[in-house]
Amino acid sequence: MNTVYIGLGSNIEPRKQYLEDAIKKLRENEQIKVEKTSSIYETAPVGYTDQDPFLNMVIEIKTSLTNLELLEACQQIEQQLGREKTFKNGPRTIDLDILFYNREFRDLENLQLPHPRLHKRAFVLVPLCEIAPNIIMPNTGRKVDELLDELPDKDKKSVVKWEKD
Ligand code: GSY
Repeated sequence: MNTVYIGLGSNIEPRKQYLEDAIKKLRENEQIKVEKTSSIYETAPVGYTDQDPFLNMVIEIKTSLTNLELLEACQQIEQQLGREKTFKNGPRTIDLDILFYNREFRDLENLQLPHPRLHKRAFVLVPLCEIAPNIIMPNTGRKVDELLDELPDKDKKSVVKWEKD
């Protein structure tokens, strides 16, 4: 079984519903077992900032799918949940990013592992550290909680636990 971490994000309402529906669809796949789910965080948009805040979370799964099969399963779920290509870094109903697939490296056009920007993104590192603080970034040898510590305070403060039901 492969251990994989996936980052989920949505900034089009109903944001929480999209996160829940994506996890439900992952659970429906017989080759995927969802092991851990982080809390949901409301996060300021990164990249293109003139858009609504995101809800983000991270999950840990076990899967017998290969990394490319899992990528396809995630992309199918994005399509089923109405993800449309607007513009780069634009609003989205749901985003499923494979962050780590075991400790593998991949540098394909459509799949880079570990996710190339995860060490800079508080909206990924905060929920990831909640469920797996001791994971080591294979390319740096650093633990993810150390990477989070190094981010500017303003980035960390832009990630707030979302307490609404
Ligand atoms: O890469 C995921 C999509 N995305 C996000 C996101 O999920 N959360 C925040 N806060 N900003 C983002 N910018 C992009 S693009």
